[in-house]
Amino acid sequence: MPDTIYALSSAPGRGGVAVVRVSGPRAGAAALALAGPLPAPRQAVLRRLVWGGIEIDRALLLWFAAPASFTGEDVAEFHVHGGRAVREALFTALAALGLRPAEPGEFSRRAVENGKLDLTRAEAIADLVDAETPAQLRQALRQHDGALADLYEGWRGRLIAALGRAEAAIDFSDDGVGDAEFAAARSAASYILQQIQGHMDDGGRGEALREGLRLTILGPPNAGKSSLINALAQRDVAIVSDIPGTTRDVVEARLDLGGYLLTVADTAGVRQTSDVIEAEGVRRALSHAAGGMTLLLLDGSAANPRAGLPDDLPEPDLTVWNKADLGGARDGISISLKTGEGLFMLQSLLQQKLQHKLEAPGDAPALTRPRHRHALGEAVAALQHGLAAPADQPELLAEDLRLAMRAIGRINGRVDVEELLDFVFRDFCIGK
Ligand SMILES: Nc1nc2c(ncn2[C@@H]2O[C@H](COP(=O)(O)OP(=O)(O)OP(=O)(O)O)[C@@H](O)[C@H]2O)c(=O)[nH]1
Ligand SMILES: [Mg+2]
Repeated sequence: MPDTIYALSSAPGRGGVAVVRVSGPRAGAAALALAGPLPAPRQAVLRRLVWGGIEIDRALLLWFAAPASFTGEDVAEFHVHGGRAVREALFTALAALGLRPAEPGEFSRRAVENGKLDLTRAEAIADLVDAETPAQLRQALRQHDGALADLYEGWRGRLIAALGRAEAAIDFSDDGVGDAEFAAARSAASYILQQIQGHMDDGGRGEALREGLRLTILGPPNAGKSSLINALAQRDVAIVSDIPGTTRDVVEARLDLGGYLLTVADTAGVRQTSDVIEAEGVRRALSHAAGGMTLLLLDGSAANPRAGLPDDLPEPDLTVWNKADLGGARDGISISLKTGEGLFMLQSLLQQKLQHKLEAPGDAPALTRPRHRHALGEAVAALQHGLAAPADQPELLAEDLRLAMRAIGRINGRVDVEELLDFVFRDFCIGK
């Protein structure tokens, strides 16, 4: 019999209401002991929670009888007042009743194990919880609705059919039917291969949308980089001063730009310097710029705006001229962080770039996780290998079709479930 587990499912800390979820075979007994007879499933009732003769709280109780619950087990939900003392008293009572605290992601894991959720949908729940911007929310909801599950299941179904034909080619290898079956299996394999490759060849859109893109602001000292991050974030993220070399560390701010998550990084001004700390700042600036988009900010009013920049500075995604108010406007994008001139245009331009990088052109759901990409890569390798098999050895093609099927099945959790579950749920938060 599985343990009965409990956890705070709402956010930790003080709040109006806290939701404590209990799942497992002893959930009903625990609810009965604390709150009296169980209500009808899915009907909220107001109850006094009493343990050891002492009242814990007046709370809403919801009861979900197995298998019609999120986890597929008996589930009780207590909606208590969201203070620390109430929660602690309830946890103490639940522990005394022989229940144990849930591990991170354990509710979702049980839902998967009980066939209530497939893995891509479970991952979508984690993404829903983590979504910071409307675009991330849309993608997570879509995945939760099963867009990816359907796509991958569809391919797996086609692979199973292709495997059937390859098996037939083996069985009938002595008569003419075998050749036709082999050709059919091959053409199905090559179609699926194309579909998977098209899905993978998306510039990492879905993954980037989930994780957010990075924009590193680079430029010489005093160009106004810290002023720019403050203007974009609309708060004082970084220190601004007229002393060149003010910023040493990489300072980050997360922005929602038109629904997309952008992590902007302010960095040390790039120049030759004998100050070891500043030199380390410059090294960090350049290495941070390596993994995302870069914005080169230059002081257009300076005699030589690029003075001190190394020749091998990577080509930026965007070059912006600052200090237009001092006569620094140049061809291209010019702004003044002092007057705010041009800032709106720069924000719109950044938003367009994000949209271009993140939105899929068609209607197809985007690949959202490296885990999926890895499995799809294995399927591609197997299919390519299988397509090279000669017609008189259909068993080679069959074997590779089976490998591809297994790789795709792993995405939705159709195979190798145990090892996979550990991997997928370790990043979940407790109470999900
Ligand atoms: N006139 C004018 N001054 C500006 C403008 N933008 C920034 N400044 C000033 O330029 C100086 C340097 O600005 P910062 O934002 O600290 O420059 P930075 O690029 O972060 O400099 P480091 O951290 O030293 O690399 C400050 O005195 C700012 O007030 C602008 O558009 N016009
Ligand atoms: Mg600075």
